[in-house]
Amino acid sequence: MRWSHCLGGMLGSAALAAALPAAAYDVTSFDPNAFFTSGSAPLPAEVAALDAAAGLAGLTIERFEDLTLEPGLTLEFSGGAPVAVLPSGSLVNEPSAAWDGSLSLAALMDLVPSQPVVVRQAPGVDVIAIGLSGIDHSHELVVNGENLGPVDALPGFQTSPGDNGRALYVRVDREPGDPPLTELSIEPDPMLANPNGDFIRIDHVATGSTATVPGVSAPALLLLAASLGLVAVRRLRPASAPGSGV
Ligand SMILES: [Ca+2]
Ligand SMILES: [Ca+2]
Repeated sequence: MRWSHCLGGMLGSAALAAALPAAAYDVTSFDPNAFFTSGSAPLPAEVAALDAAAGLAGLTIERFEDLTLEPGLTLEFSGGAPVAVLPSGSLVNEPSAAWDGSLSLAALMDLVPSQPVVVRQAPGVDVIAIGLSGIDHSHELVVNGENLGPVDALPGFQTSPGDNGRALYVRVDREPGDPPLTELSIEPDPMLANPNGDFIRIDHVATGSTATVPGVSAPALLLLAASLGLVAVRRLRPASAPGSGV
């Protein structure tokens, strides 16, 4: 199943759209219930099914089972400075939150002071994908500085009030001609009124090149999977690319 969405319409301003780079991102989201059959820790076969459906073969996957991040990857979260080695105590053992292994990263989202979760990859990649858990507010997905809207509006999102269960797996691809993806952030819900913020979990962050299947683009593979009912796809394109939106 495919959804179309006009990013220019979201921006609501031709002037603002013109000020932004002519980037088009494919955002693909995956319902965790398609892969994980219980709230228990992920089984290897369940993770393998996610990897296959999301086309993660050949990508570098940060599994958050130890404190050292994969080369080129840095994280900013809970109001801290960007790090390549996580502070001790950052990882939690919560079976229903993990997207692989047993551990995931705990982050506190808040507005005052602003505490986003920011994934950076230098010098940049074609794909950034992330497993999100424990999302209790409308936090926003921002890619290379472009706000693509609230995460909980993406197809397949699972609300997990009162716990930190798996909410959604999100994959973002750049289009040909776009600059490399260097930053994916989850920005705090602008309506967040909870003075205690929102604790979320992230896991299974995949980054890398899409040149793993010659002749067939990763987005095309994902759309094929979507046509088979395996995933829900939502593509976001700017208004400056008429006729290319689907
Ligand atoms: Ca993990
Ligand atoms: Ca939460």
